[in-house]
Amino acid sequence: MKKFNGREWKTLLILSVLIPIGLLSTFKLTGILSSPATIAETTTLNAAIWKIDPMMGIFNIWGQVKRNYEIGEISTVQCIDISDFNDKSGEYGGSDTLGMNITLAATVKSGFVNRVYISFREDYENSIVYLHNLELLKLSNLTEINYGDWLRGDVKAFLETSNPSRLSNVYLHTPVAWILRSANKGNQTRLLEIDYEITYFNGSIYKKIIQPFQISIQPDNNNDFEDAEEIGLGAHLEYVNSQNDPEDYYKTWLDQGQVCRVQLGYPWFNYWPQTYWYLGLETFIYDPDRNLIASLPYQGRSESTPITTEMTFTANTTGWWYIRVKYFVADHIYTLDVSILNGESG
Ligand SMILES: [Ca+2]
Ligand SMILES: [Ca+2]
Ligand SMILES: [Ca+2]
Repeated sequence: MKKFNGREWKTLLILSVLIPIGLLSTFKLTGILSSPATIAETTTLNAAIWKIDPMMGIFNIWGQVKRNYEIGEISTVQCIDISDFNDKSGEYGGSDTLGMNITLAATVKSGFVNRVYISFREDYENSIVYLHNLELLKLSNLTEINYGDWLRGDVKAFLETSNPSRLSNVYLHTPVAWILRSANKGNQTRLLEIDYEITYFNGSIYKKIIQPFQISIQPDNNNDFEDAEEIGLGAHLEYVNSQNDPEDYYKTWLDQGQVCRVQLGYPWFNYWPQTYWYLGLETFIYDPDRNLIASLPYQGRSESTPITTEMTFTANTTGWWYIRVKYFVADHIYTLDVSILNGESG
């Protein structure tokens, strides 16, 4: 029989630890919870999309993407709050990290929610999704829990819970860290796909609803008139910084006679009104011939300065009108809200 020296014993010992962990993760991935025998109907809803530019630095974001789904037998609220970004998170080895909160609530009228399954997928091999050891998980009427995180492969994490008491309403809330580990901070396109799956019994059959979410970080290339990004009405969460994204050009189609309002918001000040004594962006409006027709300069602010600035103008010709937002001082997350004050958009 072969005799092992000290180093070989150590290797054997490590192997004997590794194998059970390997078995465990296989077991976790397969899932241990009971599923209904037959799901008669699966409905996949349209993906809810949230995106932002690659950011440099530390930001509170306060972004949200939310979907309500309601048919007679079930109503759900499914939401992702994007809380913060840190491009060198000390907590995660200096990696760029996006923090978010997952919320799901569902009520079945005359049946019960059977199972909730949330999966996190990304095809970038280096990233990690962390569920904080479920220490901050809040559940109501969901008891059995199975999860995996820090996983390799396309599925980065999953969270599965079931409702053996067959109660009609359930709730789930948990923070999640998407540890991006970008190879090229500031320029990499990233996409995290999060699927919320709810299986329920409506009184006669089991059904499943899948709500996909897409959380993405995409560099913009909207740095001049030619590459202006087409923008619709409503509010958009945007970003500029001095290094790789100093200007954002947008274009929106206006009909002659339309009165358009462009509002710029600084969400940061809603939460930290005492910081940054300036609104560090400049904003410009151009007509379809690219003549400057309005502008808002960089401005200092006191606590009484409004944290939303706006320009209102009347389109004197039909065509693509341009909005240009320019970094002046300090990197900013900003909201850009475009509305038509006299009737529908053209
Ligand atoms: Ca953008
Ligand atoms: Ca931008
Ligand atoms: Ca840009």
